[in-house]
Amino acid sequence: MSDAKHTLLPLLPTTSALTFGTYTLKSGRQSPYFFNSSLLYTASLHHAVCSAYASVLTSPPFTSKPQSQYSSSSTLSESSNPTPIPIPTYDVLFGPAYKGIVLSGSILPFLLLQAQHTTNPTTISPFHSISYAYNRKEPKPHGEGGSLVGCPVKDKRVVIVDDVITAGTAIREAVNLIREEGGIVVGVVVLLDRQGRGGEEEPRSALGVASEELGVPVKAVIRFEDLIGAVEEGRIPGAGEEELRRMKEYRERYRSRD
Ligand code: OMP
Repeated sequence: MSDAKHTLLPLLPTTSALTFGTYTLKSGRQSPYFFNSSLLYTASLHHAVCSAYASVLTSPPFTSKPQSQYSSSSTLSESSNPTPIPIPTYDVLFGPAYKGIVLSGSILPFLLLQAQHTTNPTTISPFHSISYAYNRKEPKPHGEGGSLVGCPVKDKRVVIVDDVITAGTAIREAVNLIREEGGIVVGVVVLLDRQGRGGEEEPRSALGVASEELGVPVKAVIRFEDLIGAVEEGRIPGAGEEELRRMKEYRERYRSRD
């Protein structure tokens, strides 16, 4: 996970994804900064983003050790492939509309590439059948209808891939959608954990609460502390002493106690 973070963080200054001012968040909180993941739209940035998600998704707890070697049409013997092959603990990546949509499909080839490093190239990757799904904000009344696109999630183990967690509302909405369709949520991966409390009266972090409520891992590539660190080191254009002071004030105001 730290590898993914270290590839992505140095790229942030080349984008305007992280901006400073006064923003009202989905939760109603006032924030001195905003992270807009949809500005990571160039090929190289999208590559880094997907690669970062994939490195989390091809490691524990999103993979388990195989009971036995993965069977395939390989002609090579097991002994020629001594590296344990990670087995995904999920079947579907679900990206909540809108920002998760592009993630759900784009990450899939990176799962194959990254899992390939530990897999004999002639075997079929255990990640080959991982599928994508996402929702429409407006259910489609004609044609195939419905609000879900991609792999039907019924009875499938689903990992949600979303951009940011602040209070955890967006994640809860996605969980409800998946459950309504009969899917089983087994994990969540976000790009940025803003490390805030779950609510005004909730001292624990939104990420911790979501993980505990769902009983599944909830992981983030980058955390608010990483952004503060980058600003402290003068690596984020447009962010100086004043921005740092306001970020720290925000951290104090919404800091979790777990
Ligand atoms: P919560 O539902 O409070 O966890 O907020 C998460 C959602 O807020 C994300 O899905 C984003 O749409 C949005 N958001 C950002 O994109 N970037 C931020 O820096 C902050 C938020 C936010 O509104 O909290």
